[in-house]
Amino acid sequence: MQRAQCIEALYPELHDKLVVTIMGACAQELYDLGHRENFFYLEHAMGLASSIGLGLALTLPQEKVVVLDGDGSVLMNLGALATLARYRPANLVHIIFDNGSLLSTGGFASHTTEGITDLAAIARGAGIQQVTAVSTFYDFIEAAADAFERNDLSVIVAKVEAIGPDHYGMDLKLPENAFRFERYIRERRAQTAPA
Ligand SMILES: Cc1ncc(C[n+]2csc(CCOP(=O)(O)OP(=O)(O)O)c2C)c(N)n1
Repeated sequence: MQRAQCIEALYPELHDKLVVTIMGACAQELYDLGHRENFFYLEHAMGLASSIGLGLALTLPQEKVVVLDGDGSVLMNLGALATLARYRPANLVHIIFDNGSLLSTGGFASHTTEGITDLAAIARGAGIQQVTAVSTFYDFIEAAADAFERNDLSVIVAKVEAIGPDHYGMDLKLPENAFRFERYIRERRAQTAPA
C-alpha cells in the first residue's frame, strides 16, 4: 500500500475537515491533489502535528480534525499519544502513515522498521481506545470511514511502502499557509455561529 494512494482516496472526504499534515512527502502528496484553505502543512516542527491537531480539536469541538502523520514524526514525540488519550477529543482522527523510514530526508530506517517498534501498541498502551492497524488499502479505507463517522478519538496506523513523490516544491510558505488557515477557521466559525 502506498501513502499517496491512501491520501488520494481520502481527499474527497477532507473538504469539510481541518487537516494538519507533517512536512515533506506527506504534505507534498496532499498538496499535489489540490490545496484547500482547510489544509495546514506543518513544516519543520517534527512530531507536533498531532499536538496542533489536539489544540484545534479541543478549541473547535464543532469541527472534525484529521492529522496525517508519519512514524518518524510520531517517534519524535511519543508523549503526544498519552496527551491525546488523556484529553480524548471526540472530533480528532490521527492517521499515522508508517513507512518505517525518515523518507523526506533521505530514507533512513526508523525504529518501526521490520517490526521493531509497534506504534499501534504504543497508542493502545498510551490509553487510546480506538486504535486500528492496517496494511491493505481496503482495510485502510474501511478504518478511515469508521473513524470519520465515529464520535471518538481514533488512531489509524497504516503500514505503507517507503515511497514518496518524485518532486518537492509547494507554492505556499508556512506563514502564508498559517495565516490563511486561521482565516478560514475564523470565517467558518462566523458562518456557523448561532444568530
Ligand atoms: C526536530 C527535527 N528533526 C529533524 C527534522 C528533519 N526532518 C524533516 S522530515 C524528517 C523525516 C520525517 O519522517 P516521517 O515522519 O516518518 O515522515 P516521512 O518523511 O517518512 O514521510 C526529518 C528527519 C525536523 N524537521 N525536525
